[in-house]
Amino acid sequence: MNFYPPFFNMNFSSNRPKNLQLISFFFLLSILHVFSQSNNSSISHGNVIRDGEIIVSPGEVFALGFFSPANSSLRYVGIWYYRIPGQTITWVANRDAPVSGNSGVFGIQNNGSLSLSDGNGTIYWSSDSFPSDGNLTAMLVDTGNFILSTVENAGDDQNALWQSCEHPTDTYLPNMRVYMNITRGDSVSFVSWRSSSDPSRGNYSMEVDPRGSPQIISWDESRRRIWRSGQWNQQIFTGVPQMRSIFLSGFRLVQVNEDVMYFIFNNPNRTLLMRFMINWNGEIEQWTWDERRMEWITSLSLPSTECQKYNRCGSYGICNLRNTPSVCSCMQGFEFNSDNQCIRRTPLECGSSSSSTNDGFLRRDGLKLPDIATNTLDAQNQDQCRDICSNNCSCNAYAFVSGIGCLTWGGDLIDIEEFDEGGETIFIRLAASELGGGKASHTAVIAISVTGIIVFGLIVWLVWRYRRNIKGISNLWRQKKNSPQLFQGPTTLDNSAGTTGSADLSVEGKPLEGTLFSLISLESATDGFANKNKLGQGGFGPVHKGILPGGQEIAVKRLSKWSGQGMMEFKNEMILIAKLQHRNLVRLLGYCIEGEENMLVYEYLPNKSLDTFLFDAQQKVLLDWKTRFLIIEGIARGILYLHRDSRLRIIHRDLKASNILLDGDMIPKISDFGMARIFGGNQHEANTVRIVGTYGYMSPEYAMEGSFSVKSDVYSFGVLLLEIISGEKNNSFRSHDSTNLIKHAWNLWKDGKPEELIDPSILDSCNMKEALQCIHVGMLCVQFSAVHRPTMSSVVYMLEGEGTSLPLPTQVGDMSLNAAEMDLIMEGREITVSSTDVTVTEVIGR
Ligand SMILES: *[C@@H]1O[C@H](CO)[C@@H](O)[C@H](O)[C@H]1NC(C)=O
Ligand SMILES: *[C@@H]1O[C@H](CO)[C@@H](O)[C@H](O)[C@H]1NC(C)=O
Ligand SMILES: *[C@@H]1O[C@H](CO)[C@@H](O)[C@H](O)[C@H]1NC(C)=O
Ligand SMILES: *[C@@H]1O[C@H](CO)[C@@H](O)[C@H](O)[C@H]1NC(C)=O
Ligand SMILES: *[C@@H]1O[C@H](CO)[C@@H](O)[C@H](O)[C@H]1NC(C)=O
Ligand SMILES: *[C@@H]1O[C@H](CO)[C@@H](O)[C@H](O)[C@H]1NC(C)=O
Ligand SMILES: *[C@@H]1O[C@H](CO)[C@@H](O)[C@H](O)[C@H]1NC(C)=O
Ligand SMILES: *[C@@H]1O[C@H](CO)[C@@H](O)[C@H](O)[C@H]1NC(C)=O
Ligand SMILES: *[C@@H]1O[C@H](CO)[C@@H](O)[C@H](O)[C@H]1NC(C)=O
Ligand SMILES: CC(=O)N[C@H]1CO[C@H](CO)[C@@H](O)[C@@H]1O
Repeated sequence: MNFYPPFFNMNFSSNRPKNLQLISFFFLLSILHVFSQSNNSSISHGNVIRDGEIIVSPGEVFALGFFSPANSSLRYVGIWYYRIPGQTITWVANRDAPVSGNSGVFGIQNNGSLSLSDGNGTIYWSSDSFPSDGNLTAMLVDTGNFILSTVENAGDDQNALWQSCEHPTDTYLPNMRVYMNITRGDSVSFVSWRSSSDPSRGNYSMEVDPRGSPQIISWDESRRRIWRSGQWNQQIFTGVPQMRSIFLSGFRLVQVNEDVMYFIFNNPNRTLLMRFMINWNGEIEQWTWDERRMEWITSLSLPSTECQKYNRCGSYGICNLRNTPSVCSCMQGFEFNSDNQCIRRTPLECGSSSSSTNDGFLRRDGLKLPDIATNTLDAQNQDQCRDICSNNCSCNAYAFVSGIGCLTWGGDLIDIEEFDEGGETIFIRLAASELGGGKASHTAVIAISVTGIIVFGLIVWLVWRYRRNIKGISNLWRQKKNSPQLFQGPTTLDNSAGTTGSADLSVEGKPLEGTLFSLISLESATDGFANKNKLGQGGFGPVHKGILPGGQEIAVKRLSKWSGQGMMEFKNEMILIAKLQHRNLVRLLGYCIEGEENMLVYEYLPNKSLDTFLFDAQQKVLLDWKTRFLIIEGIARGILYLHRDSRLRIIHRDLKASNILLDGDMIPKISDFGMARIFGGNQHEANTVRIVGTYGYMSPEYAMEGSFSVKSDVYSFGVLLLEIISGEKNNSFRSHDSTNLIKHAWNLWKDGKPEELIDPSILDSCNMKEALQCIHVGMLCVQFSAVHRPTMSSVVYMLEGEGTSLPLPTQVGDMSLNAAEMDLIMEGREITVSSTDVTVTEVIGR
């Protein structure tokens, strides 16, 4: 048995000199290439491994060789984690044809196929064969993929002839692409083992159903559905609200062409080993390796509750674990028949009489949407979606879901679960008479509460107007604490955690959501706002770290008493952020308004802000390419939510690296809404006399004319994107040909060498194709003309759509401005516009 020490280990890159700009990227690639051939991670053409030999991936993550399952003497070729004790098998070649002795040999045959045989020429398993001149190689890479390719493409999954991850067994690993054929409506299939000691094809399988909007389905031996994930909405599978948590956040759907899409899962934390599988008794499980306890832990198992079982309550039934004695109930307008099936109480009129307008729709919130939907691409909004459904008598329900669009259901509504939190809204077709009753009583309730709210709002407003003149705003808050609670904020913390109760304050008549903290509890949480707990300086005051008695970590932002614009920004931020909820926005937990003190309380994010990593020579190496790409995507989604998907239409106006916070898993969260503005439904542009923002990130039209729109945020995003890729600050960048990063990027772009923009410290982790695509998108975003810049929804689409062809950017500089003016903007002076002339003032960096 040969033993070649692994040449290509992970530390290779950090030994290189930091400044690599001189060494061309391609030279580097060729070095890597030479290394990758001379290890024992691959089997070269004509070579074999025999039972007992293994090959190991370059970073020693995975191994490939012969194994026997527990309690079995049969021999299989498979892949397992190299460093984890006990073989955790992630792939099996000959699952249905085991070798019974130790005579197996595995390698590349002369006809160019991978195959497994015994010494006597019996073939147990083989892949397709590929014409070659005997120059093939098969390499095991660190993602657990075994790749057959020509020698020059060793280990390259993009140029593979055959790869194990396209022929999976039961395990789905990070970075594996799960291809589906949209036309045929199927996908690659994961099939369970028959038992814990038998890898042959078992009863259960897991696939993606791409119809409508893609969802993951598990099947039993008679191809009945056991479980489904719910439709993919570009962020999560809507039937798995737990996915909002960190662990499951890395899924992406990529459209390759009209026929083909794939799902890919990027492990948000690569030091954490993780896998999904369909186990031999039919559950989909997610496992993570616990380094400390040295064991695998199931973090998810589906289906695990009664209501997760497919169609537990039948057509038109709703499953809710809290329902007793049975978890099932019928939707409004339906009732149980003698067989315990939900049937329609009043027949629909549509189609049965001349007037087809007599049916209506009932709204239900918080549901897992029913199975088998049609995604109608014609509808751009909820009203159009309703019309499409309304005009088609066989349409039983519709929903307009952000990230999916218009869904309609022609068949019965099946497999519906009601969630305590999250879930989607659906509109169900019912006869008018069924709606009438419900509507009337609802209307009464709504009328009463609306009146209540208006009266209450009026009182609050009057009191506020009155008090403001005498004592200032803060006293009102103190008063309000004792008044009856009319508005119940949805975000409430455990009272024992040092809060004084759930708050329901209003600013200018608008109810606020969140928890009211007492000054005392925040003082004790932050050690009296001790300097050692200070995290930094936000837009209008210092931010301190605190720990609530329950152990929850918080960040407290305190309005400085001497901050001039502060109170306005404070209120702005409080109103806005309380209404926003998104994975990529920082979350407000509550606030404290007592005496002179005004404070906002946020979730604490351990990794501080993006700039502390990006612009620090030591820290920046921690952000490898994948992390940076995920950060770029996350920011883009956060902004898209602000611009399009939240109930409000919000322009942030101060996007910059220091306003992007990072959580423990490096998920980016946009913060600091002090300068954000809400736009009305049809408003597209606004003007301001007071130009606020940060130099280097302001779009030309905003800096020059004070005119801002969603496209000014797109500009700032573009700057941010180029900073993330280059690791350079826009406004402190200097090179021989330009005084700022944007111009430098543009020059490189024009000269056809955009790759030189990439931060040398990520070159070796970098996916060149993705990075170039990102730079291209960045260039589009920083175009001078707002009209030419893409919207955030196109940005998100372009970032995710590999291989989509993009328009070419027009000049980032401008023709109508002279060079000096342009430079001022790009170098990031703050420009104050008054009615007659333009004054340019240097700003001290914020
Ligand atoms: C490859 O290297 C590993 C140790 O890194 C060793 O256990 C294994 O036997 C080697 N395989 C071959 C085919 O040389
Ligand atoms: C192997 O057999 C033993 C004894 O029958 C049993 O306890 C154990 O669970 C089996 N292991 C597996 C993985 O099936
Ligand atoms: C291979 O063939 C020889 C002679 O026919 C036989 O003795 C031996 O058992 C065979 N080995 C295997 C693994 O089948
Ligand atoms: C390639 O050769 C192997 C063994 O020699 C054989 O099993 C396989 O069928 C061949 N493949 C093709 C496509 O001819
Ligand atoms: C490998 O074989 C293919 C197919 O015959 C040929 O086109 C290619 O040039 C060969 N590559 C090398 C490096 O020999
Ligand atoms: C997808 O399925 C259709 C219909 O069966 C087929 O014509 C097409 O070739 C398939 N596309 C791919 C890439 O397999
Ligand atoms: C698989 O299906 C067969 C036939 O329905 C059944 O007898 C067997 O118990 C099933 N196995 C498992 C693990 O469910
Ligand atoms: C009406 O809806 C059904 C079910 O969704 C669909 O099959 C049918 O094509 C629709 N008819 C029209 C005219 O759109
Ligand atoms: C990733 O997981 C490891 C092991 O659990 C942990 O120590 C590390 O802090 C995590 N990294 C990040 C960036 O969260
Ligand atoms: C298992 C295997 O193919 N090992 C190869 C590793 O690299 C050396 C040198 O290139 C080859 O001779 C071995 O065959």
